[in-house]
Amino acid sequence: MTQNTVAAPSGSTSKDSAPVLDREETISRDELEALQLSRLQHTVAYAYDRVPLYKRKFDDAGVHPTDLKELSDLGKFPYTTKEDLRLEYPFGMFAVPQDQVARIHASSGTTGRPTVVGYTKNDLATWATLVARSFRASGVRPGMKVHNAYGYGLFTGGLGAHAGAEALGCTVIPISGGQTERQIQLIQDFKPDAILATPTYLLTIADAMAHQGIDPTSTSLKYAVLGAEPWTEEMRHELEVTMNIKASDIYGLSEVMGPGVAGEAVETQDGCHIWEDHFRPEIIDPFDPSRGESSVLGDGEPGELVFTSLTKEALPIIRYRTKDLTRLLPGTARPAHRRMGRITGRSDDMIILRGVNLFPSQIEEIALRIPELSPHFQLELTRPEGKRMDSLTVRIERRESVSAESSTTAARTLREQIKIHVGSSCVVEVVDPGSLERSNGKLRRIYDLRPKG
Ligand code: DLL
Repeated sequence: MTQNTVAAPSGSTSKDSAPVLDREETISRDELEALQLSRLQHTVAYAYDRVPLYKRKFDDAGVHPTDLKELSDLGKFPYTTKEDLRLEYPFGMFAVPQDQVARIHASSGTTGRPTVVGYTKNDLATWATLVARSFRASGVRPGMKVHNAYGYGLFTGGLGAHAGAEALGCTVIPISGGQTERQIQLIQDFKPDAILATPTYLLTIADAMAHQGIDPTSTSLKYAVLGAEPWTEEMRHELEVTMNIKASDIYGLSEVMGPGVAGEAVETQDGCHIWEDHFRPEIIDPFDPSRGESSVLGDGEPGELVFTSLTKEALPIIRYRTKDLTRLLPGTARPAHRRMGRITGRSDDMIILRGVNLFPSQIEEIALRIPELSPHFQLELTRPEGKRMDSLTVRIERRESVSAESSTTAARTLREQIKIHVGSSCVVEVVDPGSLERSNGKLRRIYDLRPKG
């Protein structure tokens, strides 16, 4: 599908000049919705004709692509889940012959078969355009040096960010994740303007710098574009102050494309704009998704994010249930493109503790408001022997400057605040700085040691 991009050719704009936006970033909502409708009608027909799973699912649900007459008709179509992709492993979801698939990515598959996704040449071009658009919104400009610490490989983060930064006209440093000492060395020697990483990995880098006696505020870095895991406003503040940077959010998932499904504008820092010329978002009730159209919630209402691709060729995706919990908000910096609120968590990552729902991001938010405590924490769930009740232990490092003795009050405060704001009782253990595992990419926060079944 053609890109109507009016971005300046690389090298022709200086780092400080006003950005040239894609035409679709500035169109009106009406024009955008008209574009969505025609692309959506094409996509559902294309998926129905070319992917047996969609034909089967549409037929079973008694809907046909010709039923899609207006945008709200999308609610009549069945959802697609990660399980569908797993069942069609490896290439059953592909809508083009293999010789037209230019790239394959896959999820790590920690819980069963990996999910495999494919891209045609046009898909790769669209992806690069949208990542470039996201980076530009976050303050990155042509000519800047960009340190890419997202992992390269089957994970979409590394190569997706790489292609986007190149398309924007940046100089890319493809360091990938890990080898933190080397990362620090290259940040000092190459003097990048921007860094791309998960928020917890940037924290690892900042922490390691401080340990080496390097002031993390003294580097050349001015911008960070962070995503691939949930993070909070408190974490943004922590990273911005620790590293003297502007940190913006970037969202995406491999099943829908990879990074760059949505990106945040640095001047407003008010959530990611979903690039609605390529994806149609919906919010549904995650616990009652069976009610068809009526389960689609209104803008502003919290629920599960669902995406339909509008231009994808190799892997068209219809009403994909992301399991990410958020809400849709009106566009601001890019008025036609709605924003998504911060992801509170994934519906499958929700801890249910004695009837109370809890997400790691809630603990992050509360802990980072207590000055003695660091952002390094883990949650451990156990069922003590002979007890029927589950128990939550929050293990969190105190800050370097705080003594073990003076952290007892902080532990009590955290326990009380969790009780007040989340409603659960828990055990808080404040541990020594550096004693918890550091992130290399997506950080695992929850250790569920409860007996299975
Ligand atoms: O994490 C793609 C990506 C790479 C996004 C680099 C941003 C930057 P997956 O490995 O398929 O793809 O994981 C997708 O990660 O459903 C969310 O649960 C979570 N996630 C991604 N971005 C954010 C974000 C990449 N900004 C899953 N905030 C998604 C919160 C995020 N969660």
